[in-house]
Amino acid sequence: MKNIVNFLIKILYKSDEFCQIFNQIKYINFLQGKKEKIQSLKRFITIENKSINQQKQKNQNIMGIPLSTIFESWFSKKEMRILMVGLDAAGKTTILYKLKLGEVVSSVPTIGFNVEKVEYKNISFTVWDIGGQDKLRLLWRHYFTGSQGIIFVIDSSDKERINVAKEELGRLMSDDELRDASLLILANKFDISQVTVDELISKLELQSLRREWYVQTTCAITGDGLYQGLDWLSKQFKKRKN
Ligand SMILES: Nc1nc2c(ncn2[C@@H]2O[C@H](COP(=O)(O)OP(=O)(O)O)[C@@H](O)[C@H]2O)c(=O)[nH]1
Ligand SMILES: [Mg+2]
Repeated sequence: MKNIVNFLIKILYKSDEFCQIFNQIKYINFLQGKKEKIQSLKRFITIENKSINQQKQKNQNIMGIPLSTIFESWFSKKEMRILMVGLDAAGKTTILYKLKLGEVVSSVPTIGFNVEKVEYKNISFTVWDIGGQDKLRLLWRHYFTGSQGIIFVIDSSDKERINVAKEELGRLMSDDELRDASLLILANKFDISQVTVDELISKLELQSLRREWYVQTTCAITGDGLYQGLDWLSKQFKKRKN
């Protein structure tokens, strides 16, 4: 009897011991599993960070180069006049400053008509708010003359005024002074807009225009799309030279 009891105690003890060992193994496995998970998570985070940093670097490489450097490679030595117009609050002034081409000179040739100008080497950017003021249209012509490129900025989040923008664009396009100018449409504020480029094209009736045009979505605040838009414009200029 004593032997049996001793045997049972031994078994119980062993099983307890076994349980402990078993539990430890389980715990170690559990920890091991966690460790692996943590390690793979770490690896993932490192890879993610790396790709984010690479992306940042890429953006910085584009955004970090002064536009002037890019401009020099884009535009020829010839004098270039670019007109940037659009309804008020479309984002023109924001774009002009984002381009960082140089000092923006603002002047008011007549009441309610504010012209901003930036000159960079032989390229000049002239900017004003278009719309409404019929009396001022004759004045605008003075600024139109000799423009090779028009940048028409629209607020793509402003559904209500898209028709007004279309009418203004139509007027501009029918002006003889601008008949040869390439038309770059900047669909600005695309970050807060709900329209598609196709919708904009049809609402602005661009298909009926008899000239080269291009729509580029932009966000003037971040600068997204500005370079691509100007790249298109510079290609148009180069095409003409040939
Ligand atoms: N969310 C957003 N706001 C913008 C963008 N561009 C300009 N804005 C804002 O729109 C307002 C009008 O811009 P502004 O450059 O003065 O327009 P302008 O009248 O055409 O010169 C300002 O408050 C800008 O910060 C854009 O792409 N996205
Ligand atoms: Mg402005």
